[in-house]
Amino acid sequence: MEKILVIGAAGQIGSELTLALRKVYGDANVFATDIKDAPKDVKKSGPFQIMDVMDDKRLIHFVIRYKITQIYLLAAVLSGNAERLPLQAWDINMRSLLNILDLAREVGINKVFWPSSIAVFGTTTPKTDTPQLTIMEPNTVYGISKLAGERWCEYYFNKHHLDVRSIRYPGLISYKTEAGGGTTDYAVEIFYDAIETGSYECFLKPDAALPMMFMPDAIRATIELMEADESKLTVHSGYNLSGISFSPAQLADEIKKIIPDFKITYKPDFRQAIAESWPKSIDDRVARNDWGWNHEYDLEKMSKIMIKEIKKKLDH
Ligand code: AKB
Repeated sequence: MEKILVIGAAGQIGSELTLALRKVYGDANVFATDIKDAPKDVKKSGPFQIMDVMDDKRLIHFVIRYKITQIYLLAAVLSGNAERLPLQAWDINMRSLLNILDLAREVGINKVFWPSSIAVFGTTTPKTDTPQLTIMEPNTVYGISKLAGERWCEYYFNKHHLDVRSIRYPGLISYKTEAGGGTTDYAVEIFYDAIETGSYECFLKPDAALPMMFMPDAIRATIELMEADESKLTVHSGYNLSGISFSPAQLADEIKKIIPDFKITYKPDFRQAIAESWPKSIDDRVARNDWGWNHEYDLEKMSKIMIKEIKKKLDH
């Protein structure tokens, strides 16, 4: 039986992935940890402990004590926050990954999952249908840390036969846990403001199209990749993954179909330059061929669910 450790279980991906993993592997076999307190359903449905991923001694004790066989490392400082505190973000993003890769090699962990991002690409990368293999010159701290992280994952695979799997996540949209500190966060904030105040001031320009994905697709992709037959996987850095691509103006138009009086205004800040350095859409044919990836949610379907669920949550 697999024993799974989720690091960053209180975050945007972690809080939903932990619950999904518990459905597959059993509640008691998925150990959730985070540096901060987790949502109620994460704490209620199985084991949860406060733990700092930078505390490598405690981590190794934990892994040995609970006979952990798989690790999902989801703790990270996202793009916007990383530009505010570059050296700290670099330290957290890189040291946490290196701690886990080396611990996994030493202890003999079966599989590691680590999230990469579309931030690995930069201004010199082809912007539309960005291929799996292409020019990668990221110019953000977050992007540099994700590209370096991908190289380390592949290095541990080649050198130590460590089975590390990774996805270059697009912007993730969820109604359960908010992200925090990312460039694509506007696409979540906009729904809350549309419902609560009827208007939203966007920190990106109207035409800043970016690759995005609804969280249920991202969770399913993660589990499908982790369950894929190892012999089929040709990428040991990070898989391109595509869901929906849209701009703030297109998202606002979609919201207006359900909330006709919704108004959007634009006040681009430093995150506009980050968005401009990233692809507008992603070619994920390698993921589709290797492990049969297929997304389900489009902009219309996602927006309807987001509005319905956030209204419920806010009691509107
Ligand atoms: C961010 O905006 O920083 C993240 C990402 C695309 O990795 N959502």
